[in-house]
Amino acid sequence: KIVQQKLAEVALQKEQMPIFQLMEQDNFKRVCYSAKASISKEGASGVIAEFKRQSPSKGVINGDAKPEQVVKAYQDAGAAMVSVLTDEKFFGAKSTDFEVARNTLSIPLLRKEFIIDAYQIYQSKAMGADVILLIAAILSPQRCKDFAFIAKDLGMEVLLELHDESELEHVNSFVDLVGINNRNLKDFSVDTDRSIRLASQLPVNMIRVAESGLDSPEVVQKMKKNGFQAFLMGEHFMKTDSPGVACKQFIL
Ligand code: IGP
Repeated sequence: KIVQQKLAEVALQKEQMPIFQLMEQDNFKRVCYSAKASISKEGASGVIAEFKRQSPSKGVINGDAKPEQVVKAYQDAGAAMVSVLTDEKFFGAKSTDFEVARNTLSIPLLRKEFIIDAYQIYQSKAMGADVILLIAAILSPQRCKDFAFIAKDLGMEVLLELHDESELEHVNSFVDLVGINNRNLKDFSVDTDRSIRLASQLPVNMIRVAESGLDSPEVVQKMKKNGFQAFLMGEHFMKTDSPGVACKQFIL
């Protein structure tokens, strides 16, 4: 359903702004921040803090959150990277959320989007993304490799999201970070032990990102002990009145 929606959206966007025009945008020339560097830095928190207004599984989490305040608070709390949803239909993103975040932050920024067409990679660069998400569940291994190559060629980094063993073949040499989604895409249940087993099958030197459903320092600690270097968290922060304060609890 989401993929169908994206295909339609992208077809329209391509007409409104062809790739050559994306390439003329100021952000297209900016030098990206490295998520790999930010996450691997001595003493880094590994926290990837997400700006998320709503989700298909939870409904509205924080519909009126102010991105300029929230992402600044994430950065000040010591997040290694910020993730901002750009999907309007299913995740309730406002069209200006990402732009506001880019103009506010001086740390790596991940564009959280369902990428199904190469066009969206050029678009991400033009928007000022440092990192794009590729979701194995909606891409063939070949497309994953193609898309990762294009992103790297544009100077961005790639977070590849896996959710089960059948997707291990999507890992390729252009991927910088591998995220393992603790959330089952079908029933939305969260299973961190499953993620730990899957992570053990990845190439040793890969940066592992634990994604979704993380809601306590204890579970983050458990993931860290099991080889994860980064922790993507949204709802636990966004559902509070001060996401930055909630984020800070996860950072020494
Ligand atoms: C954050 P949570 O449970 O902390 O809000 O999860 C993030 O992992 C989740 O938003 C996510 C996501 C995705 C959203 C992971 N993969 C792919 C959209 C698309």
